[in-house]
Parts: sequence; C-alpha cells; structure tokens
Amino acid sequence: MKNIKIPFILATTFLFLNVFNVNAQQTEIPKEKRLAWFKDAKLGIFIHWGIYAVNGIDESWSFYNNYISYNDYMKQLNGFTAKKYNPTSWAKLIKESGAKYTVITTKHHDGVALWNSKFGTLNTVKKTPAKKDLISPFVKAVKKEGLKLGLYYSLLDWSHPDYPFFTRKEKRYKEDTKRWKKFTKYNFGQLKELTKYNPDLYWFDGDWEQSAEKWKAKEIRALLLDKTPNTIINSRLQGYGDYATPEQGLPIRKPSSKFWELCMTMNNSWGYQPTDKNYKTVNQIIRILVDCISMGGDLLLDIAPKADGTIPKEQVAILKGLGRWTNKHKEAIYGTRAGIPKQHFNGYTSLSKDKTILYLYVDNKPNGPLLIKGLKNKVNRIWVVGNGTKLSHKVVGKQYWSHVPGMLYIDLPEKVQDKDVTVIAVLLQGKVDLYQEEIKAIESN
Ligand code: JFZ
Repeated sequence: MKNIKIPFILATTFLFLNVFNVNAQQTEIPKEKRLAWFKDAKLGIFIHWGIYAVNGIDESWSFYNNYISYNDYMKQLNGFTAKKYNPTSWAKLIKESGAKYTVITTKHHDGVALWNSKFGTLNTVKKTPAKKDLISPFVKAVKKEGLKLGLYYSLLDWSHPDYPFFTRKEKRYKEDTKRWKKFTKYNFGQLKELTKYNPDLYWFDGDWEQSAEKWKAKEIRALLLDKTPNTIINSRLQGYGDYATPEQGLPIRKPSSKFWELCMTMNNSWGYQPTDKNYKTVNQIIRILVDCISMGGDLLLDIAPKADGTIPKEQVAILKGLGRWTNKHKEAIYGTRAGIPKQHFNGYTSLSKDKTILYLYVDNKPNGPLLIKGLKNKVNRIWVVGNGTKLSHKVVGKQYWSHVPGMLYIDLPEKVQDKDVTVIAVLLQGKVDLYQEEIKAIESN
C-alpha cells in the first residue's frame, strides 16, 4: 500500500506543479503593461563597477583578449576596497541627473559577483577587501529614491570552471553535458538569488556565446516572470527579451521595436579607465538624449565608479549638467512619444502622450524664425518650456483654394534660448494632424 501511495502523491504533485508552471507562463503580464514605465522613463544610468576598476582596464575583455593574463587580472580582487562606497549618494546623484532608472552590474563576464552569492565563492564578500555585499545597500538606496532598479547579469562566465569558454585562445571544453549541466544549475541559482532584490529590469549580457536552448532562455524568462511578474527583460536573452538594446551607435532611423534603449558610455569605456579622457560633453549628451526621445526610445548612460566606490569627477559633472537640463525640461521629456517626420520640422521633435502638444528641440542658434511645414492643426499657444515665455507665430502662404497648410513661423528670441537645447511647446487644437500628400501643381481650379 505504502509503496503505491508515495509514487501516486509524487505524480500528482508533479502534475500540479506542471500545470501551475504552464499557467504561470500563460498569465504573463502583457508587455505593454510591464513596459509602460520604461516607455516613459527616457533616461537611465548604467553602472559598470567591478574589479577591472583597480587597474583601470577593459572590463573582463582584457583577459579574454589576452591583454593581461588571467592570474594578473584576478589580482585586482585584492585592490577592490569599496572603502568610500556610498550607495545613498550614488542614488541621489542618479536621481539628480533626471534618470528614472538605473542598471548596475551584479556580475560581469569575469564572473565576480557583487553580492553575497551562495553559488561559488567568486564574489566581493569572500574574495575582496571590500568584504561586502555591494548590491543590497544599492537596491535599498535606489528604491528609497523612487528609481526603478535594473540588474545587469552576464550569462556567460569566463571564470567558472564548468563554463566552456575561457579566453579567445583557450577553451575549457567543447561538449560536456555534465559540466554544462553544472554550469546551468549555477546560473539558475544566481538568478534566483537576484530575484530576491525584486528588480524592475533584468539586463542580460553575453548571450551570444550560446543558443537559447543551451542557456534555457525560455526557462530563465519563465523563472523571472514567475518570481517578479512585473519585471522587464532586455533583448540579450537569445530572443526571449522584451525590448531592443542598440549599443553605442545612435540609431539613424527610428528603431522598428516599439520599446528600445540605447546604451552608451560617457567616454570610450564601460568601466573606470583613468587614461580615457575622451568624454562627450554635456551638450553632446543632451543632444543624444533628445535624439533618442525624438525616436521614442530611452538612453541608458554609463558611469564607471572607481575601485574605492567614488564616482570620477568628470562623470559627476556630466550627471549634474544633465540634471540642470532635464529638471528644466521635465514636461518635454518624461512620458513623451516619438515626434513628427523631419520633413515637417528640420530638427528633433516629440509629442505628448495625447498627441496634442508638439515639442521642438532647438539645438542650434536659428538665423530667423523656426519653420513647421504641413501642420493641419490650428495652433492654440506656443511657449518656451522651463521658461514659460509665450512665443508669437505666423502662418504664411496659405491659399484659400488649396488644402496644403501654410508655413508656420515661430519667433525665438535670443534671450529665451537655453545654452544647450531650447525646447518649445506647440499646443495644438486636437491631436497632431499632418499633411503628407504629394503636392500637385494646382489642386483645384
Ligand atoms: C557588452 C559587454 O561585453 C561590455 O563589456 C559591456 O558590458 C556592454 C554594455 O555590453 O558589450 C559588447 C558585447 C559584445 C561585443 C562588444 C561589446 N562584441 O562581441 O564585440
């Protein structure tokens, strides 16, 4: 009797769990809902913090590409002190920049975990003089500031003894089901630990080395959305993510994905590299942000703290400079949607969510009035965002016998211009309505 009962109980439990699992997948909260905050956010701050900051060398890639031996790379563990780490001031600075979310590296390709992982021993608690879980206090500070939390996690781990790839020249093995299984267990174990932080976003990286099947990408997605149902996942999960992540290259055309984010460095490095002084200026970064906004995307801008936990002064200055502009122009940033085609306005534009306000971003000094072509709406009011000055406008060249709208000229006096990008709000009568037909020689006569 006993012998029959136990397998029966096991079988029913298994069945129940299975059904439950299937259900969990079917009831995934729709993307539109989960990604609503992300669509509105526009600016996030990426943080690449790891032992690579000790020597100031390429994050993980420096040993993978054999610029330094693995042993020497790992010696950096001994210099990673986090002595002046102040997650509260990090979170406050991120908030001051105008960012609505932040993504921190919990583990880069070098396999060094920044939290107290029970899986493996390669983490900042056990292997560095910092002797601390660096993620927990950051999570707390970020949530306190009301920012959304993103956790970066490298799927590939070039340090793990059971991971097949090690450096560009050396592989550990080609096929070994047993070792791969061990590695998979490790990855799932760490990911499960990360779900405890209840992140709003998982930012995967390193997926290119294995297939979706190998990573068990589908199962990873199911696990994360089961434990943290409202979360969102970037695209680097071999087809199982939610949104596109172009890297470094500012899109030329509006990306086809409805949800996207450009990740970009402030200089040329993701991690702290004191010799890299090739910083973009605040003005350039504001214009890059505006470019993303005009195409309906977000900018995820990277900072790279030093090994002691301080943020380099150049980066602090950029965040504060950004903060000046984002604070002044809030209404024309958060919650906006992609703008109108360049044929209508020779510059960046965006629209309010309800499409009744057209925002113009003027990133140069105009020689005369601004021009909007082919706008069918009546204009109710025009003002300078963050300043309030009402601007006068004139519709010129409208013919009573033609449907082609006149040219709308807006005067923009020098004294109301912003030193970086001036933003103008054009309040329309109704939703934006554009004339986009081919112009005929004579429409009606
Ligand atoms: C990846 C990481 O490798 C990089 O270290 C950083 O974290 C960035 C945000 O994401 O970027 C890549 C990935 C792959 C290549 C280059 C950059 N590649 O294959 O050349």
